[in-house]
Amino acid sequence: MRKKVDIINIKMIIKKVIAKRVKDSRGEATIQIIVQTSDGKFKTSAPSGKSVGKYEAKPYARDLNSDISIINNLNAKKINSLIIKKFEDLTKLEKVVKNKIGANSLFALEASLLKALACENEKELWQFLEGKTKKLPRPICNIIGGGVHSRGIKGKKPDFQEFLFISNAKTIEGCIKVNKIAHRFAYKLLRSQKKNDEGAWETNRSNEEVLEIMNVIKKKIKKKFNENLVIGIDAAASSFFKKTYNYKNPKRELSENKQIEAIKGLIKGYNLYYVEDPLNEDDFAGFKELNKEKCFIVGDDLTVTNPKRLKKAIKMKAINGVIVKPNQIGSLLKVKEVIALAKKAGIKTIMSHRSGETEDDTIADLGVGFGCDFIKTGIYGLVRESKLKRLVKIEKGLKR
Ligand code: 2PG
Ligand code: MG
Repeated sequence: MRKKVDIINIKMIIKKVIAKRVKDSRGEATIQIIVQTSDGKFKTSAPSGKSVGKYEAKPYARDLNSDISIINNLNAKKINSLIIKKFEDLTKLEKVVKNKIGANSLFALEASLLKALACENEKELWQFLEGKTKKLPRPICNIIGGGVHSRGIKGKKPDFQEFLFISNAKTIEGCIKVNKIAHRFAYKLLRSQKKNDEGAWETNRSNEEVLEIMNVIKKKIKKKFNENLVIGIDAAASSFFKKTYNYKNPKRELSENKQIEAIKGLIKGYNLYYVEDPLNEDDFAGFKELNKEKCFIVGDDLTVTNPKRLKKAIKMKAINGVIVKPNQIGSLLKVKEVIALAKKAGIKTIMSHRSGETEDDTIADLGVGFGCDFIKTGIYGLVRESKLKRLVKIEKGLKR
């Protein structure tokens, strides 16, 4: 019988790397990468965003087709000669593909390679990344939507992109149960038949009206099930900012200072626990002002999973929460760096899906393996639930 230590020392042999185009939840084309070894096939599909930060890395170097052909022409022998055994060895791979492929492709390639390595080491992906996780990331769930993720009803929609709930149930299963009830209550109160890109309910109501409804749902769930929920928003403010903040529902124009005051008012008025991208992606100073409030002030378009931008946010004390979207940067080495920087600065980390998703559940393993505090996945529909199902499996100690 081979000793365990021998198994770990065996060099993984890649037989093939295959890239192909698949469709995401919006019906748009994205990349899937399959790494084939003697242990099997390991695949990852990249998601895609709609409220894309202007500082995000490009998803493809030139376009999807050219990235696909570059990856299909990668020589398996060459990758094997790099001797990739541990997470940090991804540096060797990045030297080879640097500037040749975009962030979506790099993310899918590295994740598939890590899945293969994890299997080689008889581990699940999350265990291979760190494995010392005590607490799983708490799900953040999108209940009602507006902004660029929603088409609106008779031309009207809330200006903010996401109205979110976070449950403090003890288990992931418990959180999912409460979030599902909240999603159903929202349907009853809104009488909406339409769901948006992320499975959140569409409405013609204003931001404030939706927050009132969120409060009603929160109280109902407390009364009926004795479960606690806190309210969050993703304003995705860059999507309606052009020198001033241009609200449509109701129509009003706010200066940068007035927007800060308005957000402060909402935090206090609705006891908001979590506020993502309340200001445009260049306003570090404004974020700093808001970060004095008793609330999570979270950067997404502001920080774009980029160590440089996060360092600036830390230096300026601009945020106390940061969104981590692997395909905003591509490199999983950088993703790890961003999470480590945030942790060191006492900033909470939120692993996040994109509005265009596939059933790929890699972010669940990344969220657990890197020890994130929260995970934003949505609550309705197969592509959202696949990540939650994976979390439940991890919680129960089950294998993939
Ligand atoms: C966000 C995300 C996901 P998108 O803004 O946080 O909810 O949206 O993927 O469109 O950038
Ligand atoms: Mg966001």
